[in-house]
Amino acid sequence: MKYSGGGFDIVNWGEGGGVDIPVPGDYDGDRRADLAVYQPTRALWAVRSLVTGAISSVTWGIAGTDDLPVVGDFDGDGTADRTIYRRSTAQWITKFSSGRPPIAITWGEAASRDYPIPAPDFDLNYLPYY
Ligand SMILES: [Ca+2]
Ligand SMILES: [Ca+2]
Repeated sequence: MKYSGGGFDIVNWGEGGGVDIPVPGDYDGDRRADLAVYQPTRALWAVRSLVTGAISSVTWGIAGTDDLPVVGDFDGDGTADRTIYRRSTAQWITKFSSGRPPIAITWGEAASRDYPIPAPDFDLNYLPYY
């Protein structure tokens, strides 16, 4: 990664092979983005702090499905919340960093070609990330 303040680092994080989905965000609330990948085959969010090197992992989503990871601070506590966009139902299912009970909100068209921005669709096949 190339830092906005200058310099760069190379850090290996993820399984490689193009399966992991990068989901950077501030998961520990130190106001700095952390390296994070979502592994669809395990519904696993693997996070690594660039500051401390601390590693954590959380399962959120259903493994082996087309659940898509979305990151945002939806409860406003300054820490990233893990959210799954379930394409079959158009549900946004959020696990809050603050410990509030998870919520599921339908927003989008179920079983359609809707997908959450910024999920990229590089080859325009309506399968984001792939
Ligand atoms: Ca952080
Ligand atoms: Ca939050």
